[in-house]
Amino acid sequence: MVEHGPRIANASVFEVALPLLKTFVTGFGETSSRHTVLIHLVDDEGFEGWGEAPALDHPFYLSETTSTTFSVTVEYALPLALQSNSFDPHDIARAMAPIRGNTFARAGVEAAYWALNSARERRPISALLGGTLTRVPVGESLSIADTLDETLEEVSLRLDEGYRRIKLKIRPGWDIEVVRAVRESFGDEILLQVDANASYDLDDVDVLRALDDFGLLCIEQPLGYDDMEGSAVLQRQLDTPICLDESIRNPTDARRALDIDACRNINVKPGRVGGLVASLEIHDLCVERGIPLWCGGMLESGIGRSANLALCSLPGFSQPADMSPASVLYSDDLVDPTYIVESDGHVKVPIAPGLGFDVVPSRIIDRSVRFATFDASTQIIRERSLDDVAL
Ligand code: OSB
Ligand code: MG
Repeated sequence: MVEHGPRIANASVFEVALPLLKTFVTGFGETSSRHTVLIHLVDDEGFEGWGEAPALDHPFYLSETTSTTFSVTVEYALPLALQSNSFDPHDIARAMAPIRGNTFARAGVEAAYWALNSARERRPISALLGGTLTRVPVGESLSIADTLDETLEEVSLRLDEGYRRIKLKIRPGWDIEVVRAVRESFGDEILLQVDANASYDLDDVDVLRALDDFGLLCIEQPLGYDDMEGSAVLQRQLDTPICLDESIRNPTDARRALDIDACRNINVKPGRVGGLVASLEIHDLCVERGIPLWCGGMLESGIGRSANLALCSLPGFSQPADMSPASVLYSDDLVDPTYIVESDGHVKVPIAPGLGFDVVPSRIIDRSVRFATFDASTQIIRERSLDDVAL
């Protein structure tokens, strides 16, 4: 505990609308509205930190929603973090550990502390994490389309733009054909993988086995979000590595999955596993066990993408990250300039201290639908009218 160190002077939580340019269609359903939660910290020396808690609006990917995440952040995660009187992200993660689940809320608060520390120490978040890569390879995650032609057109566009890997969303009825069509059009050389978002069950083993013929990097989350044992049964019948996403909510889940051979590849999302501290633990476990891992995405704004990019600078992230650029997802990002995918499919890891990107306060305020703020004198977080926002 820091007794006389710097203090947080102001902490705020925003629910911000990020209108999607097009509906995102996956094995768990359609995502047409996308609100996210932002955490903003300012300390008494004027340093600031932003974090994002990127749950989806609905409870169809995982149980948390934007609303539950906003509430848990305001009522529990941020108060526990503030009461610790520490700025160290490891202490912050420990202070919030009594909260069961609600990983997005904890991750968002922790991320704001990483950014704050980065600003204070004038070292990028990636350096604080021990990352070494300066540019990271990325891939796009393609929504389920109405026609195969639509998908082929988009794959072609992304490959021309330099994306290093293509991930096709699949679900029963949109699987073997689309994978075959992409292989036939673009060859066996491109890095290709699929993501089922928990839309199959063990009765579908024949379809999933048929995917073994296409040289996929992995089949992501074929079975139920809570069916790790089923995944182990399935992995024994597949040559393609299963990648778990929804089933891994913390480092213990990752260890259990590897112990029972429920997957041979892991997708880490800081929001889904409870933060960067937990992500580091999963990274180290995967390196120790020789398991390829990569950073997934939650359609975050540039604020969340900053933390993802910093994480990707660690050496264990051996496969391209999911990182469709903001220009593909949203009309404009909450940071400006936002990250760009360079012609060889890499994105630069932010090197400026703090978030590494400049947030645009007016966009955050204009798109906020809910706001709560922490009062340093009363130590109480209150929901406030948006008229009270000052950034
Ligand atoms: O399953 O990986 C997923 C987006 C929202 C929720 C779940 C997933 C995804 C993606 C998007 O695939 C990847 C991205 O953010 O670029
Ligand atoms: Mg996934």
